[in-house]
Amino acid sequence: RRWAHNIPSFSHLNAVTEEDLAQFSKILAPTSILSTLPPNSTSPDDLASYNEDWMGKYHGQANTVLRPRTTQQVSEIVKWCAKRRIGIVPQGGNTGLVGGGISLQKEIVLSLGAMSKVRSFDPVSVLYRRVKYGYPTPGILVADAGCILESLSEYIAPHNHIMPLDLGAKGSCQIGGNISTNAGGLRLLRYGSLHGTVLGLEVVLPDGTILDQLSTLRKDNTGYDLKQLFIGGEGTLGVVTGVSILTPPAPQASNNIFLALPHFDNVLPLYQTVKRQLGEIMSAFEYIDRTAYDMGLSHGLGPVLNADEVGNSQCFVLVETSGGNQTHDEEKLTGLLESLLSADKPLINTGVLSQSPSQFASLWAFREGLTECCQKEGKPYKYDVSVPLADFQKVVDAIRERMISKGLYGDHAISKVMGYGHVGDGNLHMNVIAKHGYRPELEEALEPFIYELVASHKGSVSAEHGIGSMKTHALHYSKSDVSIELMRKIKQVIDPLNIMNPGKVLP
Ligand code: FAD
Ligand code: 2HG
Ligand code: ZN
Repeated sequence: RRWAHNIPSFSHLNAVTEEDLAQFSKILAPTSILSTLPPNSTSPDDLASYNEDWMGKYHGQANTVLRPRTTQQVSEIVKWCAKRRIGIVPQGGNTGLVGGGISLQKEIVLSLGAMSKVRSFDPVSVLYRRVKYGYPTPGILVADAGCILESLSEYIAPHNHIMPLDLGAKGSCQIGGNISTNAGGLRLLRYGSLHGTVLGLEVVLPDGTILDQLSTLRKDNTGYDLKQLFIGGEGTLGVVTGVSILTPPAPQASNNIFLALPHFDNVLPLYQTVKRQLGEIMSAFEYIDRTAYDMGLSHGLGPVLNADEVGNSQCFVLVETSGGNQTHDEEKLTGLLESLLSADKPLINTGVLSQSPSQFASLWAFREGLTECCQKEGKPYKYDVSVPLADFQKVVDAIRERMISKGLYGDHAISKVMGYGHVGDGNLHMNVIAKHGYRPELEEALEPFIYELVASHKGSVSAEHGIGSMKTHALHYSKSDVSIELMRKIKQVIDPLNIMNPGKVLP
């Protein structure tokens, strides 16, 4: 099987011409079109933020970026592109980590950022249930795809609701991008995946037709659930323009604790103990290995724990609770911490329980800040995998040993190999830092080795970041030939001209 990266050539697609620009200017205001072609003649520097991904790993070729404001405009653009066989890369906040939102050849970038209106928010069901049953239920938010995740959280906060997902990129990523990548994040353990919380979508299909399935119904069992295809579709089946999503009631009380563990083997028993003692109020269980912890400290993320008490702890865990009663939840956490520390063979070396909203935020900031720290360390190769929790450390160690055996470990090549992630979801984020930048020989030493390693642990090569252009060649490690063939057939039916994010997801 082919595994080396090849940028596909798109002989079936045309580059944008001046005639196309003239057509786009009939659909969009002049300020919504950025193109290096005349008459626009935008400088390539002004396109740079659309042509480079968050990590600086993928570099796009787009000479034209369109920024529609309405679904109708998206539809007209896509119709024209279908007629002219022009490739389209939908782009949200451009925080994706697998190169999915970056053009490979001369596709246009269709940036959704100007579609940022909340269409409606319905907290009514909350009042109804409160009166009738005495407890709140989720509200329903309907919004344009280009709304920034954090803005949506801020919009519904005064109504005592939260978004069902939260991630470190919340200040830039868009709800349409979250849907299209099926983003997981820090709340998945409590609220489940977007496959469950999204009620409906509005999508512009690759021929320009608008598929309006913006349902606000909790239950709708009328045949194939088409919206699921676009959740995690990574822009290959259409442009998501609107979203209807459940918003859980804000928890009355949130607390967190940060624990240092002497040994990795303690993570699984700790997880079981914490789950047993905290029960339904546990809302996150996040893992950080020692290398990642030390990296965080060296970039000013802490300190969260006393260095002497941490000693040579091998790893760390952040536990969050979301419940209905601050005093009761705090008592439960204090009890947990005390019982952990006073056990005959303690599972932890030390731990801290946040004492204020700002300490609560700074414990989370440590975990959420690790991705940015990796950028400061060098260029990270990111492998976002699902493997059994008991194998997390084995997988990280095997990669480090591989790089040592190849003579590629050290400041001259790979300076750090680390793991952190969503233990509660079995999701490990391995970051392999290339101190002086991405180099083909480093990638060749890492891939397909890592994918084979993950497959040998019966894992998935992508737990939450998706396939994009990074892992098309690795899809077969986690999907059978029958599945890939069915995916191809679906793509062929919905996008027979292969104009929608070509070269992504499917090999
Ligand atoms: P983009 O990066 O712009 O696009 C991502 C993909 O979706 C591309 O394939 C693009 O073509 C497609 N797309 C975007 N918008 C649309 C649309 N409207 N219609 C159709 N296709 C579209 N991911 C997680 O799952 N969990 C995390 O905890 C997490 N944490 C992160 C933390 C940081 C600091 C960073 C930088 C990234 C993190 N990510 C995480 C990855 C990333 O933020 C998510 O994948 C996010 O959902 C991408 O949203 P975006 O708007 O930036 O999409
Ligand atoms: C997270 O969980 C994100 O913080 C990013 O998914 C993971 O930095 C990474 O590799
Ligand atoms: Zn993650």
